[in-house]
Amino acid sequence: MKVGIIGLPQTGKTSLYNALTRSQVDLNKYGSTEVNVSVIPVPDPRFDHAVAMCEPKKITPAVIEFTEGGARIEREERQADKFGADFFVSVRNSEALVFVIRAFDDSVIPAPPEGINPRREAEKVLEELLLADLMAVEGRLERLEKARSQKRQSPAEAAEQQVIAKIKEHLDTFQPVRTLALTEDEKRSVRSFAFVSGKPVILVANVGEDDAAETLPEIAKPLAEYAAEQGVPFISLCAKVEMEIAQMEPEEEKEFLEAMGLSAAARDRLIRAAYAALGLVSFFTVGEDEVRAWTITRGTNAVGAAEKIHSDLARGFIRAEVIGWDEFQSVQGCWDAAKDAGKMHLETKEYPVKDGDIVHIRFKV
Ligand SMILES: Nc1nc2c(ncn2[C@@H]2O[C@H](COP(=O)(O)OP(=O)(O)OP(=O)(O)O)[C@@H](O)[C@H]2O)c(=O)[nH]1
Ligand SMILES: [Mg+2]
Repeated sequence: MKVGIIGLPQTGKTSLYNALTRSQVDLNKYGSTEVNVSVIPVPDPRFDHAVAMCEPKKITPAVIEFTEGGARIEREERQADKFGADFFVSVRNSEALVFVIRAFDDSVIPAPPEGINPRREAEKVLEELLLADLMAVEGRLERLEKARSQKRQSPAEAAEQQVIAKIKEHLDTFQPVRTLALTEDEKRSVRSFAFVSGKPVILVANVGEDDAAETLPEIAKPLAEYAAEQGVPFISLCAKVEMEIAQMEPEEEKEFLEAMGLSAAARDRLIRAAYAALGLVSFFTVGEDEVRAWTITRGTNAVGAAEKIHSDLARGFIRAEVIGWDEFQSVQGCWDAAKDAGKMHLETKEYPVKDGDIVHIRFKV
């Protein structure tokens, strides 16, 4: 999964990137156009448990890629309500967006001329994404309509025109592509547009050090309300503090989080939110050789999960041997122990794989 960190200048994007990826990118390079990319393992206590039980030779956690610095909105651009092309390229290349919004007051870091207004900032930027899509569909619709009136439209184009018109209607009412229900066929016909308002987005209020505990400060409340109205996941964190947490040893981190009144590091909370926003779940393959986590879309069936592992497994699929997470956890030991305890059930191709399932594919090619 590719996640892009976006936001206005000096809102804490690089700080958050450092916190998420345990990197140490220099913050004092204002105006830097450097793009930072890191692939990190997805923290998952279930995976850790499976590793402890199976003691495999090799471990392969799920991974997530964070990019930061590509989708920076210049303040002048924001004021002119016009974002640069680079911004959209970076956004288009991401599967999900983490939008960092300043909700901290700091005398050293100057506030924007219009003051600190997290809700307004979020509204403006999300609106801008929506307008970019509206422009794209209007342009396309014009060309499709011209071809139609000149009777030189292909059936594929005719189908596309219907979908595009539907999307335009939705955008005209100021709703993002994200909230429009499209069939798989419809999605396929417009995939190449990579609609920017179609990307799942997580709003992050970057609060001050004094507000680092999970109780939401006044300044961030209107933003939280906006997120709820939009049905968008919202997280508040203090990027500056999280950056320090990211450099701690696990034991120290635990103590520090407790002392701060935090349930988990923002890294964990944010990745969980990203999974939820993208409708992703994990399944595991376990054994003496390898314990591995796989990421699939919720509802993927057993043969789809097999395909993820290897196309041969999907082609020669016979049955999926499945141990549900709770069952696996109820037994001391790895696959064989759980199987011997009668926890394994056989499933056909259509079985929708559940979050946390331990899966073994029987196949023959
Ligand atoms: N007080 C306070 N300062 C913060 C917080 N997060 C970031 N900062 C400070 O804000 C400044 C900008 O932080 P960065 O992480 O570099 O922000 P950025 O969005 O990457 O900035 P640009 O790349 O220049 O757009 C730095 O001086 C940070 O120390 C925070 O939660 N509280
Ligand atoms: Mg930066």
